[in-house]
Amino acid sequence: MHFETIAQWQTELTTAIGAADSGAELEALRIRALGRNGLIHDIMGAIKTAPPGDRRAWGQAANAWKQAVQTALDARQADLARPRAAPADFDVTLPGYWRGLGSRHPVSQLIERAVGIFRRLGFTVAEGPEIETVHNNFDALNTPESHPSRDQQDTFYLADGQLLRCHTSPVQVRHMQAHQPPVRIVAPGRCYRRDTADATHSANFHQIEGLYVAERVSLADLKGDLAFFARALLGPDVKTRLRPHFFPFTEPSVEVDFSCHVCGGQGCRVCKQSGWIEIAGAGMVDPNVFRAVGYDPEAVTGYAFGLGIERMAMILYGIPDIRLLYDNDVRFLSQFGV
Ligand code: 2U9
Repeated sequence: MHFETIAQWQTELTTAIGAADSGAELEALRIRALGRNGLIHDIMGAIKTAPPGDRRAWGQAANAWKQAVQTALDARQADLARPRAAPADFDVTLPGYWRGLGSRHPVSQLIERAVGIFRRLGFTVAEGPEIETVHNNFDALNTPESHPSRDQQDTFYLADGQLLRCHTSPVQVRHMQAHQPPVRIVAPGRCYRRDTADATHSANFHQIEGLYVAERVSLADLKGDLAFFARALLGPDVKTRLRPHFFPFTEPSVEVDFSCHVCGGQGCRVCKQSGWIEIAGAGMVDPNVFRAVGYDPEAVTGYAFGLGIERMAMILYGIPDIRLLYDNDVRFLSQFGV
């Protein structure tokens, strides 16, 4: 071996070390130079085979070589640890690119708004699983075996007596099983129905349901609270009316109309000249529902209501097709930015 050889190795190594871009690259170079089977191993071997008179010089050269390589490694290591300086052609004074600010989805915004109004009436929020039992979704809610909503064509059934909830009512069932009255909760959330999508149907939609159970709760409480909700949502002049209806889980049952927010009740295209818009279903909780959750129907009464969020959004914002809410077209969604 010649002194020129180790000098050349040193030049090659320090160049490679100076160009190393990562700790891993640096470590590979360290092993190649100073590792047990590295170049330093060959250099030490050369000392042993050198003529006795040259050994001292070889020893000094080997030490200097080792030192130089180590110094280069340390320097590059420190370089890599330092925050990178901006490249010379990067102008830090230029303004950044505007990438647009997102906003809450209109369905989420409306849920938050509705929950906020019901909070003012003393309601708290209850939530529950979207995968439910047939018992909580139908049986406990007094839904007869023959009821059409139980059909395979209308509900997504899973294995082992489970299903995708078709309303948020099982949340209230769970809540009553776990808490004694009085109860005053709203249950917002996603529901599933086996509908073919069209302008007014989607297999996925959202509800907000309310439940108030205590001694002597009446239909007048229901109407007063929904009238408060109507005024908070649509303005102080909005009127509320109840029409008789039927649901398995309430008796009596009603449909709830608000006076048309577009024409103020005079009759227009939006309310189909009736002056009223159907906004919710509601009623007094059926005694059989109380029995199913272990409440005494002689001791307490309660009202319940259900609102379809997408339907409410369509009415409020004049959205002609429910699918617009789920196409994720930013030209549509950005209109609801805040
Ligand atoms: C319990 C007892 C009773 C909730 C109710 C409705 C009437 C209703 C519809 C609104 C539009 C469903 O999304 S929609 O199609 N809901 O008409 N919901 S009473 O009654 C309950 C809930 C829970 C324990």
